[in-house]
Amino acid sequence: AWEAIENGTGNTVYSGTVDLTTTQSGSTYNLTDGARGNHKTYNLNRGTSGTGTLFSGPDDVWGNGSPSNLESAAADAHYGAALTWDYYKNVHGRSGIRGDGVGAYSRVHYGNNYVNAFWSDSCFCMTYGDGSGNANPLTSIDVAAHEMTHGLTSNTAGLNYSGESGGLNEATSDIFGATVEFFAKNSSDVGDYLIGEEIDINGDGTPLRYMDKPSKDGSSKDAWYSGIGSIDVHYSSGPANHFFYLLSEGSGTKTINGVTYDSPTSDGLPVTGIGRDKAEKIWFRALTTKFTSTTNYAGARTGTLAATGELYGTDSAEYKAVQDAWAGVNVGT
Ligand code: ASN
Ligand code: ZN
Ligand code: CA
Repeated sequence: AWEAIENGTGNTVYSGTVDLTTTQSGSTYNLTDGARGNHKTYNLNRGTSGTGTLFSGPDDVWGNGSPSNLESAAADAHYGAALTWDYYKNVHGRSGIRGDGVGAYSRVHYGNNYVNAFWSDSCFCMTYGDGSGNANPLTSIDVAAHEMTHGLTSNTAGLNYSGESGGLNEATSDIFGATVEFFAKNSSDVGDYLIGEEIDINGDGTPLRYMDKPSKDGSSKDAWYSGIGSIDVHYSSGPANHFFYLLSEGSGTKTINGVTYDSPTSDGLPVTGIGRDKAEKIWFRALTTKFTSTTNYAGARTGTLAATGELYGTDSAEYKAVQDAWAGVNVGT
C-alpha cells in the first residue's frame, strides 16, 4: 500500500491535546513518525516481552486523555520522543540518538502496575510501565527524554552505569529530561527543574527528583564526597543535577514558571547563573566531546571547563560560573 506522512492528534495523559506525526498506509494510520527517523510506538498490552503491536487504527486521533484508554499513554510516548528528537536536532544539531537520522522505538503498557521506565541498548528502544493501578503511566516528557538520553549517552561518552560515572550518566538523563520539558513549551508543560512531577510516583504528588536541592527526595546527595561512587546512581547523580541548576539559575531562591526553588551551595559562596541555554550547550559539548566511559566528578569538572573554554573563552563569565557551580557542589575550588 502507499504510505504518507500525516499530522495526527494525540489526547495525552500529561500534555493535553498535541500534534503527532504519524504515517498513513492505505486506509490505516499508525504511530510511525515519518518526520523523525520513523520512530515507532508499540503496544505491549501489559506483556513484558517482544516488540508488541504497532499502534494503528482507522483514524488519526490517538487516546482520550485517560490512562484507561491504551492509546493515551501511547500519545504521550510518541510526543515525548518527537520532542526529544526535535530538541537534539534544533538545539544541538544532532539527528537522532546515534546522530545518523535513524529513529528508535517506544513500547508502552509494559507489565501490570509496573512503576518504572527504561532504555535498552540491545533493542535501541524505550519501555514504559503504567504505574500503580495502571493509572499513572511513566510517559511524561521529562521521563521520556530521560530514557531517550540514556541512548544518547551510550552512543557518545558511554559513561559506565556504576560508580561516579554512573551518577553522571543518570544526571545527564535528568538534565536533558528537564531541558526537553522546557523546550516543549506547551500549555501543559511549561518546564521545571523537577523530574517526574507529573507521574505521582510517590503517591503524594511529590516529584521523583529535585535539581535545585537533590536531597529533598530524601536520598540524593547535594554535594560530592569521597565515597559517593558507592551509592545508587540515581542518588549519586545529585551533585551533577545540582551543578546544572546552579550554573543555569544561580544559587539562592528563585521562582520559575510558578515553581519556587531554593538552591544552597556547599561552600556557602554565591553562584551567578548563566542561563539554561548556555548551560545545556556546555553539558552537551562535554558529554559528546570530553567525557569517556570512566569520567568521574573531577573529570566532569575538567571536561565542562574545557567545553566552556571552547564555547565562551577561558576568561569569560561563563568559565567562572562553571568553576563556581562545581565549587558549590564540593568539586574543585
Ligand atoms: N528509570 C530508571 C532509569 O532510567 C530505570 C533504571 O534504573 N534502570 O534510570
Ligand atoms: Zn535513568
Ligand atoms: Ca519535570
